[in-house]
Amino acid sequence: MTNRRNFLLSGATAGVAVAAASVSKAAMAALPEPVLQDSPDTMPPLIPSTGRHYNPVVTLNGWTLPWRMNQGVKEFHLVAEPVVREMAPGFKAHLWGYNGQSPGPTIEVVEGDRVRVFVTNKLPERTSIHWHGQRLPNGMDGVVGLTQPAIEPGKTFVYEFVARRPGTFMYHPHADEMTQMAMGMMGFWVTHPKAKHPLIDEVDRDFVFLLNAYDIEPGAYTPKIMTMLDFNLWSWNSRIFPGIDSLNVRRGDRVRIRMGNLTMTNHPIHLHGHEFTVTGTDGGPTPRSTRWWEVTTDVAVGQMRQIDFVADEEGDWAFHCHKSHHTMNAMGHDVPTMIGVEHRGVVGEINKLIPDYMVMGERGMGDMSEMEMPIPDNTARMMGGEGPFGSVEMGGMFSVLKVRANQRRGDYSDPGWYRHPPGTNAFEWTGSLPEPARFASEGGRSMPPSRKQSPREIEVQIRKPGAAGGHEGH
Ligand SMILES: [Cu+2]
Repeated sequence: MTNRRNFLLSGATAGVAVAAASVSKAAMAALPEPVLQDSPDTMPPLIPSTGRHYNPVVTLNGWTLPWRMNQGVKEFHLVAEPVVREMAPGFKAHLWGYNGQSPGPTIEVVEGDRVRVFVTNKLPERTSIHWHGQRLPNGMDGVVGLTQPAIEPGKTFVYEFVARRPGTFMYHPHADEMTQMAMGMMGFWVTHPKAKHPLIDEVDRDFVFLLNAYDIEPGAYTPKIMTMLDFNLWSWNSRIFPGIDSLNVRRGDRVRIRMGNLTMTNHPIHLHGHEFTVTGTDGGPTPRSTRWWEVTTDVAVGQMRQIDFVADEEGDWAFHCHKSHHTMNAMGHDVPTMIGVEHRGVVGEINKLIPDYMVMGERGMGDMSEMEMPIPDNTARMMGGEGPFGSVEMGGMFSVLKVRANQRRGDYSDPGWYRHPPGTNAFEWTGSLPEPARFASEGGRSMPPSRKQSPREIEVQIRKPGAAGGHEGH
């Protein structure tokens, strides 16, 4: 473990002996020691021990960067560097990130804080950091060539500004962006309000993560950086289900979840069992008159969304992107739909031509999650995740909100699977099945087809499971 957070925090209060009205370059001659993290686990909230107090966030499969106070300035040190990120147990990716992880650590400050961020470039190419959504002097905006020269490999730059606006932000390079974001360079930023804010309610749990995507060939370690849209790994904070930690809360908690989208497509994020309102974006808190209840909110490219709700229903509630191919891991895209195609009988013949051919997809793809087929080393299963009732048949952008009556305040540990009260689970019907009553359409001919159109009937063959050979034509 190279987690030196505690060391830095305790050392931070030692402070600087000489007080000065303004910070000179001499006063900041010594950089704060960079704090590194080598674990992809969700770290407990970093309770502020210096500076103004606030209610800290929890970064899903991530952590908050400690700081030091230097004559009233909050100093952070980010190191841009190649990292090995465990995206799921048994699957590691060679990414670029900050301070040992991708995404980089979350930065938490308070509205009105003067913030100084040292950025050291240990990448093989130039970089910069853009502070997405912040009000700041133009020269601190981090756009290479436009507002600053690039940070060359081996160099350190200093960014300094006052966190003027409370809210939900992110940071990422503005230099060779397509490569550097495809490699995982990004991080979260939260500016907490300095006092009670009329549009920012206090919450008991505050989770943050970034939506990101990678294109890594099965068996490979490094993302393909020229991919524009056809990514094959859809991740939250560079983790894919079942590698994404659950969000564990106490029943009755007021919960906030903040998400930022740095992929190349939109993600409709869906929560089961509860309704929420969108209480903020990267543009700030939303006016109360604009809030309505939702169970899904779309997070478009380059957007951030902050949702609030009361977790008042006990259970294990799915929380995921509603694009169904975003809850799957790397797979071949060119698999034909084989549902209903009975080809078990001919697989021997096919094997003479294609030795590796296997029967798949005949009854849907759910079987794939339990199939023990050989996959290359360092490859995440397409879908899986063992739940209390078998495989969850999910991958990618999927997690679980665990609501428990006996979860202690401030406890973020996994309470295990929900024990459903007797008689509250869906169950198998074992009685007799009546014939379904078919609805006879009485409409449909108000606009009959013109005679020019072919009168030829098109027939679709439907074969139902269990109804061997039974065809039903329409
Ligand atoms: Cu998605």
